Amino acid sequence: MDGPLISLADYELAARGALEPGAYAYLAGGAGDEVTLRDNAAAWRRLALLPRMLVGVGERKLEVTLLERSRPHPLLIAPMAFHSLAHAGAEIETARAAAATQTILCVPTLGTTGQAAVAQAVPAAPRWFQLYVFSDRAVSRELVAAAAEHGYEALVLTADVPVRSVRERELRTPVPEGAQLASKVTVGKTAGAVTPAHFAAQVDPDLRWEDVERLAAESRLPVVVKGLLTPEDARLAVDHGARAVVVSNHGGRQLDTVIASADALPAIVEEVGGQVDVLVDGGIRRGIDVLKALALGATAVMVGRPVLWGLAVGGAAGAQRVLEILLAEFDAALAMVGARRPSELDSRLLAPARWVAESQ
Ligand code: LAC
Repeated sequence: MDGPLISLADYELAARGALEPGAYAYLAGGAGDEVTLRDNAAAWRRLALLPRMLVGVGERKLEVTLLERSRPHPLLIAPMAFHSLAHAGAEIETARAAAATQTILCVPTLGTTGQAAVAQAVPAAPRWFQLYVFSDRAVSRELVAAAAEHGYEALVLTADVPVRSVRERELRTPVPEGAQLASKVTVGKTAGAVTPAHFAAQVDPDLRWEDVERLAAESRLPVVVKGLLTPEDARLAVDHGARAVVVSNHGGRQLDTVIASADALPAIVEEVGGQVDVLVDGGIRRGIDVLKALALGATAVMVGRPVLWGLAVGGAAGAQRVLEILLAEFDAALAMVGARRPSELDSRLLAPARWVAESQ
């Protein structure tokens, strides 16, 4: 791609050109016909803004309070498997970008670099640990203990992968054979080649709310349940000890044609927003998308694929730039809707759009 990369869309195009096709297919793809994948992005665009003028927005702060701690801004890096598909430096490069921008990195169970190695390499990266609970619970217990030991501030339990969906892009263009996807630390007792499907086969499809309750009771770290789309499930999460929920459809990678996360968010905020932090991910590609999420009542927002596009194009510096672009756009949007802080955003700023949002 010619010219400077100035938007997240530019980074995606550049990454697409730079990445090995199987790696791009794995990272970019979604489930089924990718209806939800496309609608995640479109749903933010179906919301029109109703900005206020002459508020006096010269002094702005992007600060939010998340899990009772003050954070400089409302962005997190969503948990994503195998950063090595984007860059040989894998999660350590991403952690450098996280440290530089003080963005919480959700280090994945299915990481190329183990959670201890990430923490040791970049101790300044604020970090949460994303947990898959394996049928072999001993492996999961070890992962949880190591997270607490290595400075992770929360556990993000992924709830929406009882089985792994069929991702046709991945079947048509597989990741290169022999790609080193995961470290032994995260593989647990797996022997031999580790493919995404192999990993998923170890995830316990029988996980229940009682397990969430046990985890919340036993772990020193707050438990965040990710992958909920209904107010009923958000209520169950809170009743079983979750300290936050993430409204998410796994980036359109699990059950196709589920509701877009932007559309699922308001009912969940209404149900549990007064009690716990509600986060959201899926299709966030602009600062105005972050703003709309917060106006709908989210405390913070996770951004996924664009960070890996930055990583693919420019390693840690590329991922950092992606986050900085999003933060600069968010800051400008805050000013232009007439708000000085995220806490001043609310749904009076939003109206259903009269245009038809393009899908992507
Ligand atoms: C994915 C799983 C592994 O979406 O989280 O690829």
